[in-house]
Amino acid sequence: MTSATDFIFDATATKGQLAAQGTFTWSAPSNIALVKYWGKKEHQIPANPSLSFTLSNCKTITTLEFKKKESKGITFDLLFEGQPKEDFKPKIQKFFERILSYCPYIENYHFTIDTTNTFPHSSGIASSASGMAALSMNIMSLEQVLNPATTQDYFLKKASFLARLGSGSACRSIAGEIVVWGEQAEVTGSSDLFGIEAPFDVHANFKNYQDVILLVDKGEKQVSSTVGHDLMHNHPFAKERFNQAHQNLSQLKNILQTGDLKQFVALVESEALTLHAMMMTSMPYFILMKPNTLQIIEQIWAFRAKTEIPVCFTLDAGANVHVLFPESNKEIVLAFIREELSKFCQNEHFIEDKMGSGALLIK
Ligand code: 2P0
Repeated sequence: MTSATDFIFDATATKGQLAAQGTFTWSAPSNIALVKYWGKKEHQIPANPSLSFTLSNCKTITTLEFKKKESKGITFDLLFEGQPKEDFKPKIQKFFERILSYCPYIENYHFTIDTTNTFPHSSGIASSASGMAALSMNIMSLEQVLNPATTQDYFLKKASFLARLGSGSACRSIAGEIVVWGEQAEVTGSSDLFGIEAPFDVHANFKNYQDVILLVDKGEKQVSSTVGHDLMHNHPFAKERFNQAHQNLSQLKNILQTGDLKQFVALVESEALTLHAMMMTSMPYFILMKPNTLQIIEQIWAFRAKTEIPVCFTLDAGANVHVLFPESNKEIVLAFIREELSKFCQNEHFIEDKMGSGALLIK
C-alpha cells in the first residue's frame, strides 16, 4: 500500500548539497479517457476509477530552468511559446502550493518554465493533462538531482502523484499506453493517488489504436471541468454512476484482454454519453455538445452499420469528437473522415493521433 506520506521528500537525502542551477526539458502527451473521471473528493481524489489511452502527437513540451536563490518562497516566470503568459500563472502557482509539502526544495529555487503545445492553442483540446504531466516530470528530474538514489519506479509514481495535484487527468499522462487511475478491486496495484500502466496483457487489436480528434468547437467552453466535477456532489445519479464506472472498468479490462471490438465500441460510446448525461442532469444543467457533435455521431453510426468496421466515438468535456478505430482500418476510416466528417469541423480541422507511451526526456 502506498500512502501520500510516501511521497514527502526526504531532506536528509540531499546531504546538504543543492544543485546551483540547471535545465531539463520533458514532453508529455495528452490522453483520452475511455472510462471517465467525473467527480472528485478533497485533494484531487477521484470519485471513481478511470482508464485512458495515452496519445502520441498531441503533447506539451516544457523546459524547466532552475536557479538556487537565498530567499524562500515559490517564485517563477512562465513563458508560453517563448512569450510571458501571465494568465497561466495562477494555475501553476496553485500547483506549486499543492506540491510544496511533498517537494519542499522548490522553495529554494527560482524557476523559469517555458511551455509549448504541439496542438493548436484554443483547439478545445485540454492542455492541462499534458502540461501538468510535463511540468511534474521536470520537477522529478530536479528531485533526482537532489537525491540520486531515486528509483525509476518512484520517479514515475511520484511524477503521476504530483501531476494529479495539478489536474486529475494529468496523472494518466506519465507512463504507459493504457493507464488506470483510481482504486479498483480487479486492477492490481491501482491507486487513487497516481496512475498505473494497465497491469494485464492487451490484445493485438488495440496495438497502435487510432484516435482522430475532430475539432467541432475550438472556443473556450462555457462550463469548466472543475465546475463540472463539483456538480457531481449531491448529483441525483452520482452514486449509481460511480458504481457503474467500477463495473465498466472490470468489463473493459476483459475486453482489452480478449480483443472483442464489438463490446469495446458499445462500452466506450456508452461511457461518453453517460459523461454528458451527467452534465445534462446536474443542477445547474449544461450541454457541451454542439449540433455538429451529434451530426458526427450519427454519421459514425451509419458508417459502422454499413461497413461493419468497428469505429466508434468518445467525447471529452467538450464538443470535439474523438474517433477511435483499429490501425488495420486506418485508410478507409481516414477517407470517411476526410469525405464525410471534416465538414462538421471548424475550418474542416481534425488531428490524426494514435496510442503513445507517455512522457519523454528531451534534454
Ligand atoms: C477524464 N475529464 O477522465 C474526464 C472526462 C473530462 C471528461 O478529467 O479539476 O481537467 O483538473 O482534476 O482532469 C477533465 O478534468 O479536472 C477530465 P481537474 P480535469 O479525462
